[in-house]
Amino acid sequence: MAQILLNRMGNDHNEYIKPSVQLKNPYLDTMEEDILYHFSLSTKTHNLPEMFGDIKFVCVGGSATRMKAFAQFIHQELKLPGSPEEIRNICEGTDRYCMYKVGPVLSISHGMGVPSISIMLHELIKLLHHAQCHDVVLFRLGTSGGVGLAPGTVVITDKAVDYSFRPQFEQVVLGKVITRNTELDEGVANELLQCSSELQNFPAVIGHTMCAHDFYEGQGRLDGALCSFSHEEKLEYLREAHEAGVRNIEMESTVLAAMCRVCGLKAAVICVTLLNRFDGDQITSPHDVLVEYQQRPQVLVSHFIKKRLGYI
Ligand code: R2B
Ligand code: URA
Repeated sequence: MAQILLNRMGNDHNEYIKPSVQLKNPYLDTMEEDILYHFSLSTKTHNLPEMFGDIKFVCVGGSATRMKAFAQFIHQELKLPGSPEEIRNICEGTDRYCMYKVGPVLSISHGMGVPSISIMLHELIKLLHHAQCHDVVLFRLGTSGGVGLAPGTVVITDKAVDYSFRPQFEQVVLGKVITRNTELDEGVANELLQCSSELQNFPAVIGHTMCAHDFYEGQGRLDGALCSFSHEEKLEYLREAHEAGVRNIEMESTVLAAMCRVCGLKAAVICVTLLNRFDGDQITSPHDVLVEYQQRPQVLVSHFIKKRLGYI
């Protein structure tokens, strides 16, 4: 109770309370009910502390199928009772996002791009707060285009950067641009790199991740329906990105880093590269190779979780 009161008072510097998720919105305290519309959950109709209070790891990824597969995988890895096939989608009242709870692990899909993940994150952060969760780490498990890396390399992000390679996220609020810092948790990133070194044949690096608002022109691709630049200009931009420390490009990292940071939630972004963008734009690897690549962030995060829980 003391912890809840302190949280309500916005006391986030008290060293005696466990790190919990802080909401930065005074209006929420005045609301009798909070409807998490895109999850089809609410503080009145669901007992959120009972449903989610023991969550310690939240894993998010773009695809609903992949996040269901991850939930089943982590169920097996943690050797939990029951069948992985029976894991139920908590958000079955909506088809916007899917959500699976496996012991202390929550697996959620976020769709593609900043607007989609940002809606999910607003509701997830409120959910974790309402459920009185503490000591939570959030991971984005994703895919990306590599910048000067062999396909299949896993990039653990230290900073998410924008189109000008700045570690910031720009949000338009009431017609004005506000910017927020996008550095991720250094300790978690280093722990993940250490985990990668304990796995066989697991190429992984720490580097900056550029977040684009488009897959085609926004990532300097020459193969979209529109293209307003030359091959040489594309390569020049990728060279500048590499020079600035960018090792991969995806579409959600800056808003994730910014929102988690403000709300006191430790976060990491782990994306496998599907191709080296210096070599091309189309994703040409065979399906089975791509499936194996996409399992790599899951294998790494599972290793991290098992270590943290004392399984290894
Ligand atoms: C990586 O892959 C998706 C685009 O194919 C996008 O969600 C991202 O960040
Ligand atoms: N996802 C992206 O956003 N870009 C890529 O090149 C590959 C996956």
